[in-house]
Amino acid sequence: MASYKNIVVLTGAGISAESGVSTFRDSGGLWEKHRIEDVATPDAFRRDPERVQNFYNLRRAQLSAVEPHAAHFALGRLEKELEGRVTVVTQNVDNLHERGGSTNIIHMHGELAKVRCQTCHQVFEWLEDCTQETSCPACGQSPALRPHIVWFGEMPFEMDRIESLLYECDLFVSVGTSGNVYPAAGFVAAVRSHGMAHTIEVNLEPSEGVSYFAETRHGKAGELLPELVEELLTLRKK
Ligand code: BV8
Repeated sequence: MASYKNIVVLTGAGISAESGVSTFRDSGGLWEKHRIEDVATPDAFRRDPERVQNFYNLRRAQLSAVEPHAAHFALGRLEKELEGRVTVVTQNVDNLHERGGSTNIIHMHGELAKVRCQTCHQVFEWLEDCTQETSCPACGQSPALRPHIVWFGEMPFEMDRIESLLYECDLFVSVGTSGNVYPAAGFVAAVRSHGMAHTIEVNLEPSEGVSYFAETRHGKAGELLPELVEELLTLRKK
């Protein structure tokens, strides 16, 4: 393994599993209890806004009950100690990467701890419940506030910036994602297409995209990621 200067780490729900945050497609996952069409699409919000607000209120309330674990702290350490750039591109909407010490983070599917006004489009840090009665702190409208989350059928955030990061990186690591949801699931193929970067999958089990990765490490992120970070930082000293 060479020493890397430009690392992109894509994360999914599996990196937060050991913190006690439900994943989506594992047994007992969120999509076993709720249909995507009922809680995570613009149509669902138009049809039954209170049900969707409730789905996110429950998950937002869970944020104060969970803590970052070794995998989040390992990525915070990598960003701090590597001589080079480390960008975390996360599909997760929790704030565990921030609380694990990462600062260079792109939340491509939005953030649970934020709401957005559909009238004035302002985005607010938000940790309490949000309902149709909650009025916008800026323009006073209600109903107006929605979760600042990218639903199915909506364009993920910062795709241009992500695409250039994928093109420039010399190491792409995917952690805790099943590789089911696009465009994130297509990132490894994009990295492979320009052929420069090494690619590593760290996941409990082989993902849908496993065949695209040059290297795979299957097991718990809380164990495998600190080991990988130690290796990457040791390489730096050579
Ligand atoms: C878009 C916010 C276009 C909500 C989310 C047919 C074919 C291909 C694509 C499509 C299609 N039909 C529709 C599409 C597009 C669609 C899509 O990909 N659908 C899939 C389901 C087929 N994508 C979209 O709609 C995207 N937008 O395409 O826009 C567009 C173009 C122009 C103009 C406008 C629009 C938007 C996608 C974003 C949707 N929002 N989240 C919320 O969170 O409430 S996606 C949702 O899934 C979450 O964000 C989650 O992060 C994401 C991916 O899931 P994972 O993170 O991978 O989680 P999962 O449970 O699946 O897997 C966990 C993994 O961890 C497992 O592999 C497990 O083994 C592992 N694990 C568990 N424990 C551990 C572990 N690993 C390590 N250690 C452990 N301890």
